[in-house]
Amino acid sequence: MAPVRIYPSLRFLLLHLLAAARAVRNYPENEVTLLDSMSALGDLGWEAYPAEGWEEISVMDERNTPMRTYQVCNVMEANQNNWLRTRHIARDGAQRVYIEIKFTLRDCNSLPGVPGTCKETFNMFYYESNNPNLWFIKESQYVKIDTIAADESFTQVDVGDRVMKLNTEVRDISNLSKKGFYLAFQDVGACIALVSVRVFYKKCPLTVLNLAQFPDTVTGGDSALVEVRGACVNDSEEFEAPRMYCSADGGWLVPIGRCICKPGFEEHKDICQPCRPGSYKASSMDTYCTKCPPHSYSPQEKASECACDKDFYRTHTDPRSMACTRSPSAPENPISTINETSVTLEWSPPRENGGRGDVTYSIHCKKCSGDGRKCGPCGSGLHFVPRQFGLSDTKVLVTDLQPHTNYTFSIEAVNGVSDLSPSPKQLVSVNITTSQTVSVILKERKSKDSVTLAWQGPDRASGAIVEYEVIYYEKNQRDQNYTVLKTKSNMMTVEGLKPGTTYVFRVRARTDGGYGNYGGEIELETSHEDMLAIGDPNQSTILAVSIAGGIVLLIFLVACFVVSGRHCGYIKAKQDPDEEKMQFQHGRVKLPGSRTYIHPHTYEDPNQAVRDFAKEIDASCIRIERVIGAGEFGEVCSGRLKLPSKREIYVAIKSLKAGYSEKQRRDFLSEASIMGQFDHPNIIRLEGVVTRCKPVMIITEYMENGSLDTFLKKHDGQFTIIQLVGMLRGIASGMKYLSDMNYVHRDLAARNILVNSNLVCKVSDFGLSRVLEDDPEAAYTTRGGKIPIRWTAPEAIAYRKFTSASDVWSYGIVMWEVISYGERPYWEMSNQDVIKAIDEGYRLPAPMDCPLVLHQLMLDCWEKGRSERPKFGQIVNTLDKLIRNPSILKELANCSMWEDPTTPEFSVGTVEEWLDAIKMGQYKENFASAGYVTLDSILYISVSELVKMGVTLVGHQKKILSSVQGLQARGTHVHV
Ligand code: ACK
Repeated sequence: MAPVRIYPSLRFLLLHLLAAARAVRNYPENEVTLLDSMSALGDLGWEAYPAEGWEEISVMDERNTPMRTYQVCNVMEANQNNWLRTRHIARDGAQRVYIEIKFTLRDCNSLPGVPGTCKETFNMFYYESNNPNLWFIKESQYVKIDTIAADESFTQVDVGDRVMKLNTEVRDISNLSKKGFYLAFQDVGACIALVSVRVFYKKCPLTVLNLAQFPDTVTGGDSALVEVRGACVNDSEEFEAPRMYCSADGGWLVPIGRCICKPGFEEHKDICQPCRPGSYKASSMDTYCTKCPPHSYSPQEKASECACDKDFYRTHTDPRSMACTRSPSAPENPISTINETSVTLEWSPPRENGGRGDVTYSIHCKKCSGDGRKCGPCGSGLHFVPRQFGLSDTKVLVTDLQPHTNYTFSIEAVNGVSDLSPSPKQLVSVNITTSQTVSVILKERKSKDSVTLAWQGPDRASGAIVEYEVIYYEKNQRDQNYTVLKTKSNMMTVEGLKPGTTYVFRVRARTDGGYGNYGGEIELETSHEDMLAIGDPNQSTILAVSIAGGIVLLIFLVACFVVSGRHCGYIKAKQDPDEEKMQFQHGRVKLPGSRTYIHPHTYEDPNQAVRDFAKEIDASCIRIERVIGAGEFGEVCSGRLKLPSKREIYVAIKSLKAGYSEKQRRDFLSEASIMGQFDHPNIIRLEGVVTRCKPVMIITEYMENGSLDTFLKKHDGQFTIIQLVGMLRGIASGMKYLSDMNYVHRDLAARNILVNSNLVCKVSDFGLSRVLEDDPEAAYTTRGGKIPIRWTAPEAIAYRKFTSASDVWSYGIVMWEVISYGERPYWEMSNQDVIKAIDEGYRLPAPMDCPLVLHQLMLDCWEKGRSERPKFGQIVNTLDKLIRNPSILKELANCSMWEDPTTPEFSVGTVEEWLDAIKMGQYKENFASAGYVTLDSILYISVSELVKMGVTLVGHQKKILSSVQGLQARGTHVHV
């Protein structure tokens, strides 16, 4: 029986179906096609049997390419078993392959008159084989893949006046192991047109992830994942072994690990691209290239580090990201303080630290004998404390110097790259000459017209002592007459003196190496009567001057006083220990080690004082940059000073305004002649003066942070207590230096302290007229003087008794200003009220958060009796102790009253209530039995009274006294 024609015009139908099938032929990229019936060029070579079963029908497409389809439609007959078998399909390594078939299947109902044997399904089989040329496969050898029916997955195709459904079905076979397989389609009585058969397998396509490349990977059989190791892309390296899993459906899963770009490369999309010139990447762990740090460069791409610019270096431990650095400039402002055979060298850090924080200092030493003939290295005899090299502080003590020897100490600043720099060392040098001072006059015997002196020679003379020279003169008559006597012994009786007259004696030694320096002065008055004075504590002078003993007897190291006959005149002022002591010295420049301040007014020609103490600077060396303030005599500017063969430095420039009188010029310059005598890290440093052209100027070091009071107000609460104590220590040290030189400042206040960029505080404002004219705080007293009342000790206000002890009072006020960050002392109280309150015993309470010890120190400075106030040296020591042991600062003074007037102390009415309020109730009886029954009576209670009444614990004493102060404050607020 002839097979049923499925469609009226087969060619027409096929063209439509093939066009529809082709329309969906964009296969995903992860599918590798092993067979595609639609694109096969030649004969498909499929076997069909029996012959009347499957029939190949080919049509030509528009490009004359044959397109093959198979159809079968033996629906009219029962027992159909028609097979269509493909050729051998090589599996290409795939374990799992997919078969996609496109077909139409007519439903039996649509065919008129077909019997019940008509089917609407067909079967698909495969047979695995290594043999590609099998000509026969038994039916039983096939493995069934599935029965295929038309289902929901179809494409509608308009075929003339009808609509056909093009079905697509996909099945897979897995775990293939032979070279290939054959597919077979079994028809058992359906009407089918097999339009396309495509066999493919899936792969995970080549991909790059986390800079690792994963190759094309064939998926595994069943649903197994295939683990794949990635390979790092060019210029990258493994950070953690890159791996991924290729899933059965051709997707990559679970990326693990990654690669990272090597040094010199950075990640960009999926590649590592080179760093551009001017940038670098030091480590593969860095993500991106970065710009070369300052003072370095990379001329080519792919740089893993930047080379340092010329004269800049990097140590092997410096991170590559750090700017290149250079060796520091020389330390500055060296100061030497000689003490017989030891010297303290101090200096300021270099202006330029080379960009590093690891600057240390080394000391190099050279020495020459006194006559300058023999020079060489200092050898190992010297001791450097704390050490000679690698000093972190700007200070060293050198001991065991030889006397009468010239030493040159060169201080070198060193940092981490100093060794890498071939440039010469940047040194600052200090020359010193040790003395051969006859430092001890042991005793003397006096009579009406003679004096016997005995002394001890220098500890270490630079040679055998040849003789001693004794110089003496009548006190205050140095200029007129002096006598020089010589002796080989260390004792001498000087005769022919006037009775009842004071003489000044000094002794020096001569060795083979020349003269040493004079020892200390000793003043002796001959008696009116003949008498022996040894042992009389009032008359005799058994004076031991020894550093170890700590008693210094006015030792003048007058190095210029040479035996050539040139002489310096000097007159000693009356020696009331409390008086301002002034040592006058004419016609001499300041001498190293000179320890007494010389008042410019003692010069007949004040210009000479300026010449002696201040360096004349050529105005062309100064560049004025901006006005920073106004002084009494004119503007204060900042600018730069460049002296020949010196580094340029920042300076402050005070100028004298035009139209000044001669007196104003003198007063203006007096500040320079005073300041020029000082040389201390906490005293503002005079650089020099300009007097030869106008405007007349005073040039000082520049203090970046201006005056202390303004600075503190601006940085309220921003410093640690140790920083504040450090500032106070600096001020105290400067004041110790001034008081050691017998200079009384008279206007010590935070406004007259300047602060530099390192928070170093320096005492300033030394003009002669300043207290009278310059200070806006100065007020006229009843006695006519103009005095800064709040800062001034009562005796100085009352009867102008200005001494170092009155400076100590002012220092206490400065302490209070510092701790309270520039608060005005005594707030808005009037000057009159302040004077009255002080007189009544009132003292400023502790500022907020003030450590108890500091307030105690302030109170000590404000002792009414000036001799009870601490000396500046003691203040420095106390502050040093606190700095070394900051835990002492933890205990704060009780100042609650100032903060909260509602505290119990403000509402108490009786002594008992008050003691309860401050938790000192246990002393009620003690107070009562000592007669302290009203609050007024306790206002001025002292420690000794507390002790007497049995309050012996220091902590309790402090607590009671600080609360008493609060009560005083309340009282003074109310009454003053
Ligand atoms: O508080 P200041 O900024 O600091 O304003 C005053 C002003 O000039 C008038 O005296 C400032 N001043 C004075 N001497 C110096 C100096 N050596 N360095 C920096 N500023 C200074 C002072």
